[in-house]
Amino acid sequence: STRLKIDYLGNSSDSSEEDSGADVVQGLSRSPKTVPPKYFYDDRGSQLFEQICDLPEYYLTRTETEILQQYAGAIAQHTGACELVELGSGSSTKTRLLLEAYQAQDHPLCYRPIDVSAGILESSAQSLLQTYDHLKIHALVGTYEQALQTLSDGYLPQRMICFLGSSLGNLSQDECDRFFNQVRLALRSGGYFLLGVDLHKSTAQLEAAYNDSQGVTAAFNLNMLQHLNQRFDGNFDVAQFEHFAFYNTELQQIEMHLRSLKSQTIDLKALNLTINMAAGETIRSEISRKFDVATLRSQLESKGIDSVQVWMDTHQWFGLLLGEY
Ligand code: AVJ
Repeated sequence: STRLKIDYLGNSSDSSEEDSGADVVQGLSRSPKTVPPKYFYDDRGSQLFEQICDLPEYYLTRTETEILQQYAGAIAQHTGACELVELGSGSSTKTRLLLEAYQAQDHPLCYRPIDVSAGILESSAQSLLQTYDHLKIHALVGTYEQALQTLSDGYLPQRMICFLGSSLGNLSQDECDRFFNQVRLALRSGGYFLLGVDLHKSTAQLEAAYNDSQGVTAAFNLNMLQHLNQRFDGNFDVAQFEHFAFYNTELQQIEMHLRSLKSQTIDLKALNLTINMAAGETIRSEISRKFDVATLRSQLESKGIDSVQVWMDTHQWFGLLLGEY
């Protein structure tokens, strides 16, 4: 289709450092052990994440959707015609609310989804093209960093970079700082940044969201080991690990870990890596930081991004911030 173009950034011959698994070697070689959360998202992991979004305990997606349902029109009104760049686009379900709003205001629709999972990107792009007759899609398979550096000029006068679902929570304060710099560099003056973040709330509510009763989050977490096996010729025995998630009150972040049920040795042949794990030792697979709006606003402002408006749900569980560079 002439309305769809997909570029695969990871598959280029000059495969970047990032794609080589160097980050896995680094994370598993230090103490405590970590693996970057992007390794959740092989095709199976992306499917499991979609299931998480529908769980009764996982209020995030539902709440952000509510906010978008209410304010997508106001967002489109404010920005006028612009291309929508979405980092970590996944199924693009929430994006449809934005596309509807731009369409209702007769703006041309240009969508640039970015995701590490090719499967979900391809299928959601096809499905969007079927819904929106005039939509043009230029998708990038790759990481946020790769994509933000690659984004060529679009056809439309302005751009809005969308980072929804509180994916920002995966970044440490330092990574967040660097990320905001990259976002700003990918915007021209007058460009927009739409950021969805999970806000502070009770430990009980947070911990329930990451320890659902159906065990989908556990399966999602454990799937990372399978993905590492497949990608780097590894021999993690998934049955010898368990899901462990808790709220770290001091650091104001959910932490997800994979806990070793016994003393064991694991090889990742393609990385030339052997790791030893003690019984009870964990690999931290994710941090999911929780935010307050005031801090976020001032952080963005220090990067030259003004907060045009912040919308929240009635419980103030989730925030959606429209920034302008
Ligand atoms: C996609 C990173 C926002 O941190 O809540 C869901 C991922 N991890 N359940 C989150 C996730 C466990 C999610 N983010």
